[in-house]
Amino acid sequence: PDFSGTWEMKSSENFEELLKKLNVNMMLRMIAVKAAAKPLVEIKQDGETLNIKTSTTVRTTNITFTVGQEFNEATVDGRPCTSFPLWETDNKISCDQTLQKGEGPKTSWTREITNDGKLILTMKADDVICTRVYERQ
Ligand code: RET
Ligand code: NA
Repeated sequence: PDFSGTWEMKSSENFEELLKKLNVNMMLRMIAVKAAAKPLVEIKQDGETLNIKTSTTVRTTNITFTVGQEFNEATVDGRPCTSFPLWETDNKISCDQTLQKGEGPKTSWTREITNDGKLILTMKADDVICTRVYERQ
């Protein structure tokens, strides 16, 4: 599938619940929820290698990984982790995260291109799943 493009978010569910599960305090949660309502996602893809830049007013992340190879990133609350992205289906990457130090909920994400050309991002912390749907700009 082709993940490349500039994406804008159309819907989001459970983002605040996700941060709650990750023990982000109320004040930081409020800031994060507000900022995360208007993210800009830019993806460049070269075969199995993806570069994903997610920009908000308070936090911008930029990751590059190859499906099937471990890489370092941060959980959504900013803790360094090792991630292992794999194809779950032809159109969906599933990525388990392992914290580099300390304890915390089990986190992971998935990114999928649907048949109608949308990008669906899910982020999980234990039993809480946040789902965010994007369309190309
Ligand atoms: C702060 C403070 C520390 C805790 C958190 C923050 C904000 C995080 C944001 C995340 C956005 C994530 C997106 C993910 C994928 O689309 C305020 C830096 C949680 C804004 C847009
Ligand atoms: Na997002």
